[in-house]
Amino acid sequence: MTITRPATSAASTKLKANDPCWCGSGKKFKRCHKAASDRIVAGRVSPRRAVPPEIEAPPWAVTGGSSNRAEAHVKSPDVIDRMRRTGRAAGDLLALVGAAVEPGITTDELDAICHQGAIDLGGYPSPLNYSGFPKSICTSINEVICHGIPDDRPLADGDIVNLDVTLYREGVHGDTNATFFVGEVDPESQRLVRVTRESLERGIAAVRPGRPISDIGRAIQAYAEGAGFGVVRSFIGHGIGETFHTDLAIPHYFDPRASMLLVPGMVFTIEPMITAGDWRHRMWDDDWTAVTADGRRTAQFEHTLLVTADGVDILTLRADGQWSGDGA
Ligand code: EYL
Ligand code: CO
Ligand code: CO
Repeated sequence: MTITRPATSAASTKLKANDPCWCGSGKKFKRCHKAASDRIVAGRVSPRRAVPPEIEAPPWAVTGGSSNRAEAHVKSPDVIDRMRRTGRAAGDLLALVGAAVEPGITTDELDAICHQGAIDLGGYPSPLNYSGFPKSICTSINEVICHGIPDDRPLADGDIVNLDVTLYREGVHGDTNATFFVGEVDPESQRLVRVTRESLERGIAAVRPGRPISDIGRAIQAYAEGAGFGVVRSFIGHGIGETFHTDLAIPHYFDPRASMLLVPGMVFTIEPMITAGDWRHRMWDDDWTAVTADGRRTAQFEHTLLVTADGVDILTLRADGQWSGDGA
């Protein structure tokens, strides 16, 4: 007898975990071929996309370096004005790319939409060539925690995908991301995405002038772990402005060392990565793609926030005032 392996992972995803495996071993699918066929694998990355010379680009567009200047934590009114406009445009760009998410589209096609969308908004897609990152958006599927590189893999029905967009315009960055359902998603993944969105909401609600930065991570960790999920430690929120990443660090778990007090005019991201299982990560050998060590799913949402006299403004809301992504 000849055993034929399903040609695509879509064929094997029709099987439930406890069904007999397609290979005829008599073992449960989850104990046989499921784990191997489930993991995301690296695909082919297309050639680098060009940015027209009239678009003002950050230094790394040429150098491939990064930026970690000790930029002021508290911004001038002029920088804040520019960050409001760039933040809203980044929110609209995330919505534009998110609207294209459907089974069959490749993450490279999503990159092309983000790249052209940034240019149409008069901006530069900040990830492009940042520390050598080859694409204009980070696309992180299923067990990929963050910094996934767009490639030729088509999104499959049942995937969850995070799209992380940063726009550089008027000399400042706006950084935002959201997780989207691809077709029909299983209930536990839906709960993961909803709790992750709510974890960011809890973190934002903890932002108050005069309180320590550690209040943010305390709120996120209490909520996410209370729902039975994990909180990634190795990637954190960051100060942002004329620099993509400043030295201001925003952990998403309680860290008593984050004792600096929040002050009106501070701008930073909150971007919790929440895991269905263990929060520890592994790096792929591309040195960018971070995945959960246990291969279970993870979700993320991100906004750029401004501390105000009485609370917080979300700078990366869309022009219609809404959030992008699923799980609402
Ligand atoms: C990596 C590489 C210098 C981050 C994001 C950290 C940081 C500094 C060199 C995007 C891309 C965060 O904030 C981000 N997304 O929301 N690379 C990132 N790194 C890094
Ligand atoms: Co981001
Ligand atoms: Co960020």
